[in-house]
Amino acid sequence: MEDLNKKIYIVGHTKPDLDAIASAFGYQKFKEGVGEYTYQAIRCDRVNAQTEWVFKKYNTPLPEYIPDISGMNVVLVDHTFPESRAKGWENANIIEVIDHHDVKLEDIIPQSITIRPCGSTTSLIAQKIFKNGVLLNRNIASILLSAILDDTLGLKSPTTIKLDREMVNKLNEIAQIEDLDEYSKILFEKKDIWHTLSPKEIIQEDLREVEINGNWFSISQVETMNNRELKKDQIVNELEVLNKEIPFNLRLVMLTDLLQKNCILLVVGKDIPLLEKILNQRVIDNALFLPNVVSRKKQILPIFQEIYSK
Ligand SMILES: [Mn+2]
Repeated sequence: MEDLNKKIYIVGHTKPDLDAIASAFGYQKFKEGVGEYTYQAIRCDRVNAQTEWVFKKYNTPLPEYIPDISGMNVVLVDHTFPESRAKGWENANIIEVIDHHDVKLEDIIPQSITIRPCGSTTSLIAQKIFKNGVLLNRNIASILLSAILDDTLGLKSPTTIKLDREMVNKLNEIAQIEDLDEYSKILFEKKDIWHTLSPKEIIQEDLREVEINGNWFSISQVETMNNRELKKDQIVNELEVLNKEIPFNLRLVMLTDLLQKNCILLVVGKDIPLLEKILNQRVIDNALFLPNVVSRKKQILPIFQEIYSK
């Protein structure tokens, strides 16, 4: 089945964020830098406004849009879960995965696996680049740097590790961005488009549906510059509608405030009492306020592991 002379496509997850696109792009640049020209970064979905802005700012075309990866040799970056993979993955030859999330491969056995729980996949790509002495121009370094800053919330997310900081420093030796905090704020603003979306679109923009021991719940992540202004009642109503159509134990929306570093958690579903018990906090008007909570992966998902793993 495998044809080694065939092109190898590098693809991030569906509903891609900047890290998913930039890590695919960066991996192609890495491969070119070590003399392997059969690799091509692609995207399987439309990109967000921030990603568009970053690639435009640094005069770089976005990776080619290829929605179906059937029959291709592929490298998956920034995801492993089947539900995040591009259409047609069942008929693709997945030769490699590079990611910083939980791993769910089950059905596939790639030849090469790089998984490390760091702040962004692009940090793992940058590490490969610097380890192998691959040279980057300023535009490429700026794109990779932007992705790490976005995925680590300006190096302030609890998922951030030393590697992310090191890679930001090394990339910024080339990118020469003066104030990284200021620049991170500009990046966040570029994706703060929530007020233009309907409640349903807000819920679906970055939705993860998770099952633990037969218990289904969903968590939508909404990263804002100000989480107090979004119309919470409408979002809760839409969650109720969705939960009537397909009942889950819980449906949640994380309204994360990137500046204040907190989260308003909106929630519907029959297991609200379990959530109240574990957090020792009452859900009032379908909402919880969680100071210092910004990470779905590191701070929210573990709560449900605890609730449902028993
Ligand atoms: Mn990522």
